[in-house]
Amino acid sequence: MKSNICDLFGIKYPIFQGGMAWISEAELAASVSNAGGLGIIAAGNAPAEYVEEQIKKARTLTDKPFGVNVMLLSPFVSEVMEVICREKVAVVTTGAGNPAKYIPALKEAGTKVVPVVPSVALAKKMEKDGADAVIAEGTESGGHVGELTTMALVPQVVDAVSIPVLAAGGIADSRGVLAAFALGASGVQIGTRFLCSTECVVHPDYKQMVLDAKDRDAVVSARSTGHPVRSLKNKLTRGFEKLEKEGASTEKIEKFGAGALRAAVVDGDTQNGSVMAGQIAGMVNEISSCEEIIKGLMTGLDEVLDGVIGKVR
Ligand code: TUI
Repeated sequence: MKSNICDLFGIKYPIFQGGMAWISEAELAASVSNAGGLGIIAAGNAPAEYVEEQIKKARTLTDKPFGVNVMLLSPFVSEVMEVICREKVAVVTTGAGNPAKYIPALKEAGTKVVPVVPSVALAKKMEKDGADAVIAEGTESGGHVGELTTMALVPQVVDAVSIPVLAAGGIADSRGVLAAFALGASGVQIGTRFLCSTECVVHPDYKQMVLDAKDRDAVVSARSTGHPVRSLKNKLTRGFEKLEKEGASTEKIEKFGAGALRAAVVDGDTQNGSVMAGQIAGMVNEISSCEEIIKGLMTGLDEVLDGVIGKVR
């Protein structure tokens, strides 16, 4: 399956790897790019020096294009954007906000800009401001989430803009990829499945918790703060639930969650840490290489399509 985004981004398959803070480092990004997708380094809350180091490392591991994901709530956004422009990174994806003010400089540097959008309104604004494509990310995703499901969001965004739309949230196999295309998407972004790849450097206990997860284990916490986060049920999510029931202040809730992602990813603290993962975690049951994942996703499409045609004709 070829799509218009393959030429746009210089990739073989229309698959982006989701930028997962603390998790998507140079190794994972380069492996995905080497396998024909678009690997993405996550800047998360890290300082610009870290991002620069990871970009340079990725360049030693692949000669294919890769991207950097910028989390717009980070205190280092401006410096990270400067590094991306200086290093002429092929693609930038953004999350958790509106990247409009950075678009002119990124375009000037020749970087393709692909914001994550949780709504039609932001998708339209991003198109007007010069974005090359958008990622319509449903609430099935792990990490910071919007309200709409992938099923409802993707076709509405596709109808509202003329630039390519990638679908994200709840996609981990060929059925999900084909469904995204049926909704009008030109590509997909996949996070949780790549988290369980051989090349992903996340703590092994974190990976194991994703492998063990069932369909209802990925829950949303901290809705009252305005920055809801989906992660696997544990002591931390129960703590969030208690605080929210008590009507605790945003400040108290945010303080409770501070440092929790690092604790899970780096230290493997799967009880007190934030084990961010999407709802599709229940279906991710084995560790494979990025190449196996991508090949499997693509080669499985024919069989899924035959099954669909068999049912509708
Ligand atoms: O950004 C993500 N996923 C993330 S970021 C992250 S790190 C973090 N940790 C704790 C609290 C918050 C963040 C972990 N996972 N996904 C992309 C995404 N972007 N989801 C939702 C949005 C979004 C929300 C609002 C994008 C734009 C937006 O715009 C609001 C506006 O200003 O119009």
